[in-house]
Amino acid sequence: MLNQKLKIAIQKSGRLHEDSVRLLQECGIDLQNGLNKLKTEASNFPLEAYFLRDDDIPQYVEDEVADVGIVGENVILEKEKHVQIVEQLGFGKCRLSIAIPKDQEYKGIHDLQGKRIATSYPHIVAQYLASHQVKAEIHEISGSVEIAPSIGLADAICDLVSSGSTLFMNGLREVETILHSQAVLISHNRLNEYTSQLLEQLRFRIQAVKKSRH
Ligand code: PRT
Ligand code: ZN
Repeated sequence: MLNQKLKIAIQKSGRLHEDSVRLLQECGIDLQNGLNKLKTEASNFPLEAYFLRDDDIPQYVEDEVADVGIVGENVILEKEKHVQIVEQLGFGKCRLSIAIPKDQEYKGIHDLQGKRIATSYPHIVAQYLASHQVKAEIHEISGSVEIAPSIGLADAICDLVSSGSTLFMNGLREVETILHSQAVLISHNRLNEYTSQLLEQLRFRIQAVKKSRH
């Protein structure tokens, strides 16, 4: 028990990396010595951090390779893994929206009937369309989604939006917001007594940091 640690998976680089590390630091957890490594131990809390691609984090947590992880809620909803959301973290805020070429007419979601929609979120889009009885062709692509309409690959796109400037620069306008997302702390549900105690301590500190930020 004594050398057991809470294993946390964090994005290696990208939009959530810095805020995730900062959150742990503000929780009084010191990772200073290992930020450039793929794996590091905190010097003052029984915690070990793994730095990974964000897309892989839900699987690592489901497989119990990591006990907890920090990812966008959007990733959890798309991948439908057996993990639970423990805490919303208040950063990495964005929305998942459908956008179309800006001069195209749009009266409502039924205008998407029979259209080709490019996205990295095929499951979420399929569910959303089905819930509105709309049938469209979903083309899964893994990046640069916003250029799909201009190169003739799709009639519409569905992607994450924060400031809206990427849509604007690509001549697109937002017509449907499917969901709002932010970074969340996830865990698997087979933590032992000791690691769930550690998670509770971490969670208590995270809640204190969140309060102090208001
Ligand atoms: O390398 P790795 O696989 O780990 O990273 P990644 O490239 O897959 O993810 P990354 O770092 O881009 O995003 C990680 C998480 O940040 C996402 O899963 C979201 O939860 C969150 N997030 C918040 C965003 C955005 N805001 C965001 N704006 N993720 C992506 N974007 C992209 C969006 O896809 C679009 O291309 O930014 C562009 C739009 O931004 P605006 O400001 O022009 O609207
Ligand atoms: Zn990714």
